[in-house]
Amino acid sequence: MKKIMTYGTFDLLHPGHINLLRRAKEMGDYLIVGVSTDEFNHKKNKKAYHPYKSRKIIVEAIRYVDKVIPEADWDQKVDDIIRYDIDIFVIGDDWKGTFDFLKRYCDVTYLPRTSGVSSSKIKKDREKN
Ligand code: C2G
Repeated sequence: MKKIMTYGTFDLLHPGHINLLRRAKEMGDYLIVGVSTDEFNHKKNKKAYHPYKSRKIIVEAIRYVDKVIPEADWDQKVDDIIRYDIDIFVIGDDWKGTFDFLKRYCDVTYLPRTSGVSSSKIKKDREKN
């Protein structure tokens, strides 16, 4: 069984998130998603609308996702990859190069982001209307 891992905040879910998760799942058989905790979002200078508990429920409901774990720290990826026996780490190419150090443990793939949509754009557009 080929196991895939990705991480993200996944706030205000939109087609960009779904496109990423669909393509990630298509690369293997089992997809684990590390959803950023509220505390970790603070470290990423991100303020999610939905708290972690809600974002976890939402991501767990996505057909491509097999398991959700909390992403609480920048440094947990190596442990996660080893613990869950991950074959491929996948993330959007806005992170290109950032996680190349994981190549010692698994394949690393950066997928093209979906243009024109983002959680922050949704928030901004809502404020305007
Ligand atoms: N994404 C995408 N297209 C968009 C928006 C997001 O492909 N229009 C991808 C991102 O590249 C990421 C995933 O969807 O792979 C989740 O995006 P975010 O929720 O913004 O997550 P991010 O803040 O990038 O967190 O340790 C890694 C970080 O936790 C990643």
